Amino acid sequence: MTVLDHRHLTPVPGWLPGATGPRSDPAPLLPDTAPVRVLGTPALDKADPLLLRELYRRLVVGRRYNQQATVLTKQGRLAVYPASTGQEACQVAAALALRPDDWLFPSYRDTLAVVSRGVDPLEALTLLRGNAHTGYDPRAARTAPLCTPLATQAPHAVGLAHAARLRGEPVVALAMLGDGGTSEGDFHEALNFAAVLQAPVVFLVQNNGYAISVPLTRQSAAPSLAHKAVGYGMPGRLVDGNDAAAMHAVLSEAIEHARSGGGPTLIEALTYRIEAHTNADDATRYREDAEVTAWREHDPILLMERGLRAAGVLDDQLVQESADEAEALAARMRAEFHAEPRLDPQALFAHVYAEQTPQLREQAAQLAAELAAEAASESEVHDR
Ligand SMILES: Cc1ncc(C[n+]2csc(CCOP(=O)(O)OP(=O)(O)O)c2C)c(N)n1
Ligand SMILES: [Mg+2]
Repeated sequence: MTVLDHRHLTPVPGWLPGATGPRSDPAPLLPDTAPVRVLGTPALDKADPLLLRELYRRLVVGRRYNQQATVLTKQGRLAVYPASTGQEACQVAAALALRPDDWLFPSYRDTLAVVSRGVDPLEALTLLRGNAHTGYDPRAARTAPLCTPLATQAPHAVGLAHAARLRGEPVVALAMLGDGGTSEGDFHEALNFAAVLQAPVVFLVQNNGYAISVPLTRQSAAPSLAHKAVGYGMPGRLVDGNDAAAMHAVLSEAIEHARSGGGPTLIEALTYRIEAHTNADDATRYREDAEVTAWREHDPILLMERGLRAAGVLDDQLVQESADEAEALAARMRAEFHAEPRLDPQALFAHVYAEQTPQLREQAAQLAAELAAEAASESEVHDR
């Protein structure tokens, strides 16, 4: 018996009736074979110098923010901090590429994007300080809460974007994910819905090489994460995630494409997590120092400084002003976090349901009685 293999099989275009079979040419959706760059290339001459300076300033302040938040975890002042040190170009470019009316859907590693979008830097850390509440008003900031369950923010972003489109509002949603997040079912569902609905949403995957201790090679066998876009019918883009100017250009293009009705884009940004996963992780157990050292040579601030100095866009005054602003922010973080937070235990019951259930009302009353009894016994001891 002869077994037919692919050498004997011939694709015959155009004869299948109905809606089955290929519907479009996948070639235009394919990502570039190498990551897109702007710094150190002729494209830099075309970039807006004011934008480049703003990106630089935000990178420097953002790096200091990451460093100070990490130190605060070591002092026990912040419960947990998944630092975006080394990934600041993705963070600040994401915030700057969005318009004020757009929506950002961040993961737990994207505090800096939230801050860069205009949320108060201390309020943005509320959740990571151990307070159950987000700390900022998502509606006012047009920024969803930092999302800990992987990729669940992606379908939320699609839903919001689709709803905005139905209402005729020119709003784009940007969902930020990690490389590990692309293995989640929610990622699949979000991309499929987004492409079928042509929702105005952009997916930014920060491929930092690891999902905690799992390297990308053990996470995905895709040629690149950007290639995943093609199977859903949306364009994939591959970009140097440490090149802030390239990040801003690629994100802006995808966001405006979505706004003008062009549908979703998946962007894979190649970057690296310089710190451990969080303060609860020891990265030396699964990666070599040499790898970290190599990535430090491709640091987003270093690249920006080199590129902008060469282009005559960066001067000593901006370097100094940015450094001063960064130190002032770090000082404010230390002062605020060294004071004990004053929390109201009754706040636990707020925002659980739009309308409180009888059970929650009962529990809230019970807690109020316990707190009152405790306060009374304390003042009794005090009076003696
Ligand atoms: C649904 C779900 N499963 C597992 C986890 C536990 N978890 C937290 S972070 C993480 C790794 C995620 O890696 P990646 O998406 O690459 O993001 P990164 O931390 O590198 O930014 C895992 C598995 C989780 N938060 N949510
Ligand atoms: Mg990762």
